[in-house]
Amino acid sequence: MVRVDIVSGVPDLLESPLQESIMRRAQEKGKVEIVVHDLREYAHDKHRTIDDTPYGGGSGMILKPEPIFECVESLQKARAYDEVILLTPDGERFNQRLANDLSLKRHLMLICGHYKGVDERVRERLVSREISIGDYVLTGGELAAAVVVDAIVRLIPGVLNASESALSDSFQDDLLGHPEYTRPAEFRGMKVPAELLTGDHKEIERWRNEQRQKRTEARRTDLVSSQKK
Ligand code: 6GU
Repeated sequence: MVRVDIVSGVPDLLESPLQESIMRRAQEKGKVEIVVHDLREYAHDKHRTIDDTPYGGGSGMILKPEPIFECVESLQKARAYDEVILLTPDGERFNQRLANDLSLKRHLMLICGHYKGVDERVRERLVSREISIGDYVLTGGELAAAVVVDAIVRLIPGVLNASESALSDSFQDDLLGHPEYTRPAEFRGMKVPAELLTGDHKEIERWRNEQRQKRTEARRTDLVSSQKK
């Protein structure tokens, strides 16, 4: 059982990505517990303020330290966390290797950065690592947190069934996937490759590996060069 706590100023954004389909099933099966915490509940004033203007001037609002510290510290009183992760566009780039590593942990905390940024003292004192999901800017860390949690949860043993198995994923071995087909064998003049219709498992395996290699070379020279390491 993995427990993931997500600290967010906009918890509604996390609702449907984590409560449907495989994420819902994983929680129902007791493989993961995902708890979303509303930062505003840790604000003190009647307007439930969680952000403020930056010292030194400039545009955008910065998440205040006090609500985040109080929320994180109250969670840390209940259990020890393996990682306290800030989702931020200037973090380490998320990838399958990092998803694999995080899926082996027991207790994860994700803090969603929002607006223009987060008070630096949060990074200094509370955060063990910072993650970005790619080189583009989102309005906040919530969608990035949903991506990270989805990628982790599907790797937890027992979450996927055999037919969905994560072992055959693209990226699991730095190769993209092979083409897939389902019935009918011919559709609008387009035929399923003959190799897949032979019933010869060794031949099918050979064809798929060849296709994966070709597709990776054509689309992702960066992955091909990292294989040679
Ligand atoms: Cl983690 N947060 C935001 N705001 N933008 C992002 C991101 C995270 N990762 C990529 N872009």
